[in-house]
Amino acid sequence: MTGAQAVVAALLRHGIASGFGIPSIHNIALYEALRQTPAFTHWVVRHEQAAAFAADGFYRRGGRIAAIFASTGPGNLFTLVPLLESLQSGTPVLLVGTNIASSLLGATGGALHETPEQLEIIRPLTRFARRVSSPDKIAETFAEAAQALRGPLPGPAFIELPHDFLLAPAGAGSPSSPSPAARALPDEIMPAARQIASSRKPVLLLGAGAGNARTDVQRLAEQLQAPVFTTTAGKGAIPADHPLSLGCISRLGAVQDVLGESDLLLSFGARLTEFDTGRFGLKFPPRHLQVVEDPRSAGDRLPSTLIAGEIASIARTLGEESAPGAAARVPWCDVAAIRAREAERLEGLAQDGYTALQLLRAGMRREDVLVNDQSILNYWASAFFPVFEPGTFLYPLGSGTLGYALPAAVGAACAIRQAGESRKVVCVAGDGGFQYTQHELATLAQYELPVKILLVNDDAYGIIAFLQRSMFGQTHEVALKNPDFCRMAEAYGIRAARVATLDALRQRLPDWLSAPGPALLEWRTQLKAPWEAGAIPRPTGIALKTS
Ligand SMILES: Cc1ncc(C[n+]2csc(CCOP(=O)(O)OP(=O)(O)O)c2C)c(N)n1
Ligand SMILES: [Mg+2]
Repeated sequence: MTGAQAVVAALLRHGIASGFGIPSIHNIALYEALRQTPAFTHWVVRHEQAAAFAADGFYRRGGRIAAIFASTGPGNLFTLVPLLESLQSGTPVLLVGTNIASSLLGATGGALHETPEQLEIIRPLTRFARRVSSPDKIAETFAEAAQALRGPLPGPAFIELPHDFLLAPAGAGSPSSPSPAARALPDEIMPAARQIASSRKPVLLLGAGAGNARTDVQRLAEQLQAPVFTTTAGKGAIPADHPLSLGCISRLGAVQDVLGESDLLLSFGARLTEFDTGRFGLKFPPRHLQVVEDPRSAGDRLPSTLIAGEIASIARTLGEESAPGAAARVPWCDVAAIRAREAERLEGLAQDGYTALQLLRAGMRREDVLVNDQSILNYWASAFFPVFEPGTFLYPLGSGTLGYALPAAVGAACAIRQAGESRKVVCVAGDGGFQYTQHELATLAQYELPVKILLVNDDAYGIIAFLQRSMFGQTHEVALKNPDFCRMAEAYGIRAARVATLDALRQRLPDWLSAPGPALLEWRTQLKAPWEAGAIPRPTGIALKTS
């Protein structure tokens, strides 16, 4: 067996049977081993950045880890931003990258793709980064990486292979990942249960980490009759139409009213980001119990008492211990009335962004997937798009980067195809963000991935223009001269259409959504940002120019 075959065997042994990448002279042996292994599915993309975003989308949609195959130097380094996104969002992905030949590693100068300290450049963006020290260590190194990937603090792992190891003879190895040890309940649980029992107005907040524990967390919310918010990353952890669901905290306003009245915040697997909390301006209840899988995953910018352990069993125990045999609680907050008031207020604003999301939601089934970039319509979506299942709303909140949506939608569509599901994938991006990774139209066309792209084109970095106007009364360097996006999509063999009004969007939407294969719909419009429209209070810290 060659080193390359040992790599592919190790991937399969650890349940990694899919990957995205680009072949190169350094990993060419790996591609030969992939060719020999029909059990492994590989998708070729047009940029390593896209491979890594696709692996992220693949996991977030389907819960399966994908490999990223990248070559020494540029190939590996092009994955840095996606690794940042996956790290900060707790998404496991495995970068299988090469380095120059082992015999050249000790000296410097002239080797193709030679990159100083490659491992050390990438390490801070991973939970595990290791150079394989000999071909016989391949199996062992992959076993260690698999353990990190499936541990309580998931994120990217990087395995670096000097390229000569791939053609060298290697031991097959048989280490499989040890099954995770059962975790004891944390000591803080009884005091926490007492706090909950004495709380009159508890509120729950669910982050991405609560998705897997949603049954237990939901039951706890029902026992407590507590209103439930999510973070942007946690959307779908409770169905938006659950009677206790109060939507996403990023919309502030009504959220602040409820939090202001509450005496206890109980959060599960939630990352309290600057984006979701109005630049950390959201005021929390006097007590915050923060339940996380791993203490290293919590931030300390907003104070809390940390309870670290398996979220599902903690939620279950908190339910049993805080309300043993007690009479059913009565709700302290009229969720239905709050939702109705808010919907009426939002509709009164008559904003095209909000209406477009309602049209989209109506055209999508509960299980369909929305993949976001960072544009004005995506900010509206974070705040107001109703989500019903985990893994159906992907948002680049780990890094806040542009260019996430299309390649992550590629990954989500591949996960759906692998699972034999029929979910739709809708990708929403602005003209600016879309151009970061638009080359992935080629991947959509090559594999006929049925991703529907809604491209909101205002010929501008629109949100930045809004911020500039707000802060300085002027704009600068935000106007974009764009290509003809429809002709561009058509050049890739992708059907495309353009609309210029909300009515035209309404009429086109059903055909676009039900088209077979990929399809791009360009919406030429000037959307108001939700802060400008009065749908979300303006972030604190931005001085507004008033004259
Ligand atoms: C890599 C990166 N560079 C810059 C930014 C800052 N940024 C955030 S939104 C945005 C404008 C995006 O323009 P577009 O995609 O057209 O969306 P619009 O705001 O016009 O709706 C910019 C430049 C960013 N988030 N990420
Ligand atoms: Mg724009």
